[in-house]
Amino acid sequence: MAKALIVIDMQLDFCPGGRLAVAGGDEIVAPINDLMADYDAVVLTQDWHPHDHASFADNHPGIAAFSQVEMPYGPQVLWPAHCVIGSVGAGFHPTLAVDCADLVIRKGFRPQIDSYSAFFENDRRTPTGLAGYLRERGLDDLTFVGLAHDFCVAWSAIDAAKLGFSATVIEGATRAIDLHGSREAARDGMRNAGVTLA
Ligand code: VGL
Ligand code: ZN
Repeated sequence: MAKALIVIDMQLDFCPGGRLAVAGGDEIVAPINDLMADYDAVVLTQDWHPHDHASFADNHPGIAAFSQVEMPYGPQVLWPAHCVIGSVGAGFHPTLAVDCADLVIRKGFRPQIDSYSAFFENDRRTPTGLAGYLRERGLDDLTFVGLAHDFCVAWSAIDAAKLGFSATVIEGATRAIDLHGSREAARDGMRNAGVTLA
């Protein structure tokens, strides 16, 4: 089995000082860099939203950030504006070993659909193209690290397992947002989907 390390959203806006900072997000950069040499391929994902993105609370006057709304495709948490296309915060953490990556895949660029998973947008139908890339290269054993554990990492790992990939999350190389117990819910969801938590 060929192994890929999928590094989720290691961007400045998810690190301390960023617009949707995850506590300790910057602590996992060095461990992730150290893991890269152990894999046949490294893929980075990059959250990449237009300024008018439907997941931004600012674009829903009167509704507070971190509350949940109904989108045409189902429930959606509204976030502070983050990872706006071309902004400094959308960039990778400056010490992430981006030169080791074979592929950078951007997600969340359609104004009306969010995309937590690296495989499907939040309508659960629109593919990002990552599954085809991995299959064509014979990369079937996937390990997930990065931010945030309970959103983009968990949704990506669960989709990977559902698509028939072997999926592992190295929890020590993730950090969680933990919104209303989302961390434990994500762990349950991953276990139920057959994701290995390492
Ligand atoms: C993420 C919320 C919004 C993540 C991205 O990377 O986990 N979370 N956009
Ligand atoms: Zn986002």
